[in-house]
Amino acid sequence: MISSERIPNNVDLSGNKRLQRALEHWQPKYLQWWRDMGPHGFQDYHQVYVRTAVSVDPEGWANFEYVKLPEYRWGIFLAEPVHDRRIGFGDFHGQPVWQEVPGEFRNQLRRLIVTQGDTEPASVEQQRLLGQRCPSMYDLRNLFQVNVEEGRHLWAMVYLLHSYFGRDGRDEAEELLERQSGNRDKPRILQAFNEPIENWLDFFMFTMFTDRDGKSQLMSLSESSLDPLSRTTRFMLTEEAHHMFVGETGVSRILERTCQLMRQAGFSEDVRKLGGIDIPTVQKHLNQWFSLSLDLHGGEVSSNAASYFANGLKGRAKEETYDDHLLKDAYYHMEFFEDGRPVLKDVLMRNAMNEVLRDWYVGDCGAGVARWNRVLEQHGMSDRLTLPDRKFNRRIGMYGGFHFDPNGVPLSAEEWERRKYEWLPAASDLEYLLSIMAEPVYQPGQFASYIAPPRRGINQLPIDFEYVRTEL
Ligand code: BYC
Ligand code: FE
Ligand code: FE
Repeated sequence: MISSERIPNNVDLSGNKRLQRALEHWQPKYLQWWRDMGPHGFQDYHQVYVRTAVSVDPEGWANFEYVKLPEYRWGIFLAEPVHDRRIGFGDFHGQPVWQEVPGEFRNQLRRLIVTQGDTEPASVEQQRLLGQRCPSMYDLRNLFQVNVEEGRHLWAMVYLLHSYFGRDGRDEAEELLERQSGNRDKPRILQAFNEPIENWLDFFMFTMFTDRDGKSQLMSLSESSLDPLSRTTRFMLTEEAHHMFVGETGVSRILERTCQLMRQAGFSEDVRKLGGIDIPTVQKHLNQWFSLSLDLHGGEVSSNAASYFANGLKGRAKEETYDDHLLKDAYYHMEFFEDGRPVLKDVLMRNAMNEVLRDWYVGDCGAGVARWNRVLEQHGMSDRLTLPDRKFNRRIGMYGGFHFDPNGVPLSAEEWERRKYEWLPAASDLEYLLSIMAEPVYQPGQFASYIAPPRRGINQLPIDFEYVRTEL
């Protein structure tokens, strides 16, 4: 079972007996998990046109074929090494990067890798029922492409645990298959990964905003002094770009369709009567997944984050673009919220690292929302989507115990309870979305009433290509 043919890799798997033995034990459990918790109803009788990475160069990366999902060849890849790579920040700045895990940072590194690894299978679990409600075969394929790659991201983290963390690494690798999204007793580690994703608007918002947290965290881990972690996450980032493409274009296509329907119905008519998704519902789902993903960046002031930076374990996105890589006496002007009003205070920059990364993330999200608004603009609509204030709907960090509206205006608990469904999806919104997704669209080239076709197909194939084949 463990062969370089079945497991494409550039980590010399065939010459590494220790890794082979660890994987021999883990891989059958992974496959069982994939069957039980992966795409429901698409394990045995469907062939999916997916991309399999077979090497890290551009050609090996774009290798398309029909596969049955449980037979997907999950591989292990590190980005090419950088010659004479040096530690880019923190107390060890300038020293050579590490090829092994230093004993004193073992626990911190394991925790970071486990937290990262935990999100990958969690997202597959969250998305497992979506195939039954797909808006088209093209979208169904994209869902499965994302799912198999998140599976591969789990493999990437398990590779690090097996190779660098001995016995406890092997135990952690098993526990990654035992926690379950939304499970009361054994939930996934981070909150956003325990939230249900039941409809395709949630899926597109998740891949837009939560996979983008993947991007920001992976950029920050790719700065790590632990070179194998840096190289693994650098290659993962190439796959992340496609996940965000799926989310961004998914919502763009919904907006395009909504604009067509609004015109058809007359501007004031409710597009829901024509089976579309109205802009206020899109905005509510945006609010939901953006705020959940802000929480994924941790507390505004964090000694964990300071210590990750000091020790060189986790840097800033694009660390090389900064001038000061030590941050020994740099400060961040941070807005605190005291007695119901904002107060500016200076926080040691190292303790503000989560907020620095969140700033980068908010900027990246803002650019995406501006691209969505261009669709509305092109259709002559005056409606616009906006990112809610970062204090809105937070559970982690200093705003966690308080309530704010999307403009950042403080609200009492009663007012929040009374008004929250003006800004977040209500049961009736979810019911409506499920009602228009009740029937999956499996005919090549056809699309559900609420979404426009994409500009082009996958791998230069036509939009009506049979991206998922059913075997009878
Ligand atoms: N939910 O010091 P603090 C992806 C806990 S997404 C629940 O502020 P820190 C993907 C925290 O554990 C990228 N608990 O946090 C996307 C700590 O607990 P203890 C995932 C939370 O450690 C889509 C306490 O609160 N990668 O790849 O600085 C599909 C105090 O926290 C949360 C990573 O996350 C939360 N949201 O930062 C598929 C990278 N936030 O110690 C995949 C690795 C915090 O008091 N992880 N807590 O028990 C990290 O870098 C850090 O762990 C975090 C948290 C940035 C997440
Ligand atoms: Fe991932
Ligand atoms: Fe992803």
